[in-house]
Amino acid sequence: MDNNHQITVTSPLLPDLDEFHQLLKEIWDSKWITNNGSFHQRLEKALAEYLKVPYVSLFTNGTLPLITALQALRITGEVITTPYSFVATTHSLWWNGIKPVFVDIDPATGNIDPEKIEAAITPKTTAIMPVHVYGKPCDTKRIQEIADKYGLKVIYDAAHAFGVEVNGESILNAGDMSTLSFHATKVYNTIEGGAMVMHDEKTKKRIDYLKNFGFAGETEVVAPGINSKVDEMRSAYGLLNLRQVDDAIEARHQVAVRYREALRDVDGITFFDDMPGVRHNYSYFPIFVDADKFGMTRDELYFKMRDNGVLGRRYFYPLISEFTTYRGLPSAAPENLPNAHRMADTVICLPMHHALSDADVNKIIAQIKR
Ligand code: T4K
Repeated sequence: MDNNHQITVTSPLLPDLDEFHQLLKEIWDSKWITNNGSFHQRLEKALAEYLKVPYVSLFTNGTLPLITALQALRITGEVITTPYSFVATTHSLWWNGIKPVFVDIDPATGNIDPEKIEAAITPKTTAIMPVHVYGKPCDTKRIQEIADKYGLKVIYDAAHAFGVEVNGESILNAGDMSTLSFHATKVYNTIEGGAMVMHDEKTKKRIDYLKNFGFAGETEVVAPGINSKVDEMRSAYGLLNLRQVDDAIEARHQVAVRYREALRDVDGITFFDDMPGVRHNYSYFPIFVDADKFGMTRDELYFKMRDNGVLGRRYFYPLISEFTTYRGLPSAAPENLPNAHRMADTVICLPMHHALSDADVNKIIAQIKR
């Protein structure tokens, strides 16, 4: 093995180049390259079928469907959310002039703790925006009970939850809407890309207007929409990637099995196990470092791994509530978010993707076991 070989946290799932070229030829011949073309329509249908959801609307990334969902549901005032996520989750609220209210996470899952939501509700609260962090399903039943009791909407940031199912049902059917990211670094990618999942045709139609500047016809604009249309090249790429995503998830699963076997008995290192009844997608493999027991801090291990060509990532450190835009909010106070701080301060996401070799996995494990 090349000693200079760097193992990155992820590596994109790429379609076969010859097959992609054939589809590009079709697109060239048709001269229809964007604006709800035939590959776009095919991909929306194929994704709805694969994901076991009624309707999918494609977006150019995973941030714009969050922003658009809030607009479509006319969310205002305050929204309850988690600080333990990628910053785009909270930014989507800010872009809509909504005040984020951070609630601490459950250390058993990394997801918002439903039992702490009610205490954060005020007369201005209109919605809850949880995240299925690392693709681990939130307690959607409990969250819905609270939402129903207080008349709140629920928008799931499901950027990590592609293909995740609980007892055979897609997690994406929970809440009022769910959003996905198809960024290059995700389990399933369309280079840049994303989607919104909704329950009915009426909502799908309205979302399709909103992602096309609000156009409901050639001369009619029904809302101040945005441009988040996906072109034909990325739709064709997405169709090809959909064919190989199950194999990619299985390859990731095998890496998770190896990591767990090797790390289960390492003092001071913990990780999540699979949840009963859940079809996981193995999008990330976070480990948590207890410095006292392990004999090294998280950052010491992180930088030692880096120096040796193993490029994990500290997703999600710092917490969103620590960034300048949000840290002045009362709910961002560290004493309000002890579990989230502990997780952010101890996490390293190990390299996790479909193309990791046995030698790569051995090298990563050796870095941790010393
Ligand atoms: N909500 C949640 C919960 C999210 O996690 C995200 C995005 C969003 C919403 C918003 O969705 P998008 O608008 O992004 O679709 C990455 C991604 O850019 C971001 O999509 C993702 N979450 C976030 C967790 O991670 P970086 O800055 O860490 O990626 P980067 O460029 O450092 O890449 C990581 C590694 O991946 C590289 O070291 C090597 C490999 N890589 C990356 C790219 C881009 C490749 O091998 N090839 C590539 O083309 O943000």
